[in-house]
Amino acid sequence: LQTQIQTLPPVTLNRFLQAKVQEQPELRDLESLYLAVQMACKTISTLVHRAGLVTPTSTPKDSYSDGRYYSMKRLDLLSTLVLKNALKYTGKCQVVEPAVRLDSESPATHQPGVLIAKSLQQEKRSFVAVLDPLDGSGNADASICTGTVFGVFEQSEQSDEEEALIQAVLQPARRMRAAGYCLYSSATVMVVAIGDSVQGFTLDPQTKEFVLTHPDLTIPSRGNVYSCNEGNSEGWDPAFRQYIQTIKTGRGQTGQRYAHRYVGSMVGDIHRTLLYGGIFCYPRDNQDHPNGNLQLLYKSAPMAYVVEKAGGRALGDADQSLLDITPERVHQKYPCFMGSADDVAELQEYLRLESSQ
Ligand code: P6P
Repeated sequence: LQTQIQTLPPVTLNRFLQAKVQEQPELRDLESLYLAVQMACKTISTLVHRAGLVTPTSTPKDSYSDGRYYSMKRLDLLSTLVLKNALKYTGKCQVVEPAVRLDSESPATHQPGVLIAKSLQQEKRSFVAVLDPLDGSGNADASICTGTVFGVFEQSEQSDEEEALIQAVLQPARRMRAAGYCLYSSATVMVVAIGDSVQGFTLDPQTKEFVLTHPDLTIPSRGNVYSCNEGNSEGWDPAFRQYIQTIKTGRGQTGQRYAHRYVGSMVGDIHRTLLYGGIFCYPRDNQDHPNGNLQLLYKSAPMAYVVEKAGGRALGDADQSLLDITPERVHQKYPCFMGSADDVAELQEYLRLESSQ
């Protein structure tokens, strides 16, 4: 009973943000972004967890691909709408949706995700956020975890033009002021890097509040799990293939044989890596993914920001942190390697070997 009394009332995300803004008043504009994202994530969590009940996940007559895209498309679009409205209804955010994929890697198609939200100028500072409403939505049909990802930059030149907002976010992730994700899985967990710490909050289904469950989340310095799509291994650079072969056969620095875990939903794979340690990679391959398969701006960069704030490391190349790479286009993809500091350091030795040849 004594322990229970000490933890009443639980620390919620709202209470955490109020305290943080007291400490750092310049984050006040950020607070409205966070509260809007939190509200949207509660709604998206309900949509995701009820997807199979309210919508046929794939109509029987359609082939797999049509069925998949039908439910993915619907959940993607609903999540984007929910997030867009939550941001707008704060009355403090302006939202743009770069709808058409701009990169040359794939034909121009409607990209359902990727919102860019600007907190309206309250004081002299204003923030611009990039948001991936539902990463991994293709897995939703199979009830595999999905997630919302966001990253926040401070906007220097004040302009509301869409082009100016896009330019305001084409920045290296190291310039972010905050980032985080919400994982929709057996539980709904929101992990937020704000200031120099990472905090994890679990949605209480009864109170509908995000409650602090992972205070000052820190990634173990070493793990024994590697997470990547081995189906691409034939096309990997030799150095990366050699690294994976070494750790999976127990010939790496720890002498331990690493286990392979790959959900195929980035937020789930990286959340597990944050909690248990290890390494998550999406390298380039010479088959289908010349730059990996993760968009830098609104997928791997915000996640890398969280991983590094939690004491881990993230690389884009042999000698470049993912946080120092400037996206050239909104949908640009870039290789990524992130996780426990010692595991990334071990991989880096192989990548450096490759780049020196
Ligand atoms: P692949 C999901 O579509 C996603 O964007 C990430 O969540 C995930 O890590 C990656 O793509 C999976 O890509 O090529 O392994 O299917």
